[in-house]
Amino acid sequence: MRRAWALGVVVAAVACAGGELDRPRDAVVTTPFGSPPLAADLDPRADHVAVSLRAAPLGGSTTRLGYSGASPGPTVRARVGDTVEVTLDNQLAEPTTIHLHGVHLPYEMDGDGHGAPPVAPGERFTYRFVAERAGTFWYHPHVGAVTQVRAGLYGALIIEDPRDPAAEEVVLVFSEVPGEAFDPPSHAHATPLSVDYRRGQSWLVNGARSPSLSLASGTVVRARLVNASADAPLRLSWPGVRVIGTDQGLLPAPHDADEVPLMPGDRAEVEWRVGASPFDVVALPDSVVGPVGGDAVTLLSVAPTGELDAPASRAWGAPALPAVDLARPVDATWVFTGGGEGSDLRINGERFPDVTPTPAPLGQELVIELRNLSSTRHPFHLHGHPFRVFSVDGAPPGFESWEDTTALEPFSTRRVLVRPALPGEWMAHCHLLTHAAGGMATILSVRQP
Ligand SMILES: [Cu+2]
Repeated sequence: MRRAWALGVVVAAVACAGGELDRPRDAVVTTPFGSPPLAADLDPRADHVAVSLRAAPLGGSTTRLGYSGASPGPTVRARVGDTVEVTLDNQLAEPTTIHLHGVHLPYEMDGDGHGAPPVAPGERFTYRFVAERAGTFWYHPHVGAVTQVRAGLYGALIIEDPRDPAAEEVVLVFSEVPGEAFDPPSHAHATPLSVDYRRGQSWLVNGARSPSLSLASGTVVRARLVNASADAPLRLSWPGVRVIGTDQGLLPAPHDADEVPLMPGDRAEVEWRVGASPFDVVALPDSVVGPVGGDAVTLLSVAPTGELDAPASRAWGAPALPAVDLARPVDATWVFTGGGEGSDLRINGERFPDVTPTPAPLGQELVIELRNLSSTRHPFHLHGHPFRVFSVDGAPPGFESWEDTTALEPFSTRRVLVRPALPGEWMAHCHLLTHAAGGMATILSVRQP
């Protein structure tokens, strides 16, 4: 239990959003606005965090679901080295799981729906792991995911490193508006291929539509961003921020950016130095086939209080990563095909679950080539194992990082370095959830050599 510590880190914004978890039926919350509520730590030990997440309809709704009465669900916070227990209490009418996206954990705790059976209605399951890597992660169901995620089942999972510079923190979870982006036909499962390619400009931020956030000028904010939408790429226009982290924590070399791309499943951390001028964070037109025409949409209006200038940057950063030889031989190739309306979604011509697992001996690094032979973008996600993207169409990437989700652009190739550290039949798939449900998934089979 570290309640005082945790609350101290997450700003007044949390205090105004927390406390009242039950929201009116189908309501979109507009005020007050702040980070999602913090999950209560039920374990009194200093190095243990235990939370309970009840998956259930929100306020009797048939179309909106949440965890413990909220969507996004409560943010789970722990520190590197903590033992973390997340108990799922399934009060849905159908099976579900919690997939702890991006976290290094035993295979049977991955919540992929295969390593451990899905949790039946009325049942509970406790996911247990030791937090090894600091970063901004998230959690969501991995069975019935198209419907369940779209209906509101997602939340942030933050592993902190106490050595990081101090800053105010804001957690921003972006998701599509249920019923606009997607209209569930009487709660039936979605057709796997029914992606509207022009969709993705109908957003909620922490469950609110176009909210306003008030912050004191002169504040340094560490904003932790999650794209929790099922299918919508997000291209944030956010003038003057510095990208300090991506999927797997802080970057060795933060970079300034006016745009922050976030594919479904992606996270980023930005340093946001708040000056005195009001401004909007905007979603530029984007789609699964790439940027398209259309209007930008205001996601978040920021109205600073006070007249202070933007403060100086903090010393963010992680140790430099060792170089990876661009010519390093490829050990396995995954070819992505399909994605247009009505086309078959395949990896190496196979449709999940009828796939040939790719063997990966435990402890032996391997290079996987991800080749996208389609005109659609595919956000590739590997379970349990972070990877280094070291080649994008034969050239080094723009910056060095460890990722767990990376955008495969149309007709492009990425090579990633993976260190198989945990035995298991790890899923690798497109994180457009309709594509994953349509079969665009395969297995990395990590075993003792
Ligand atoms: Cu895809």
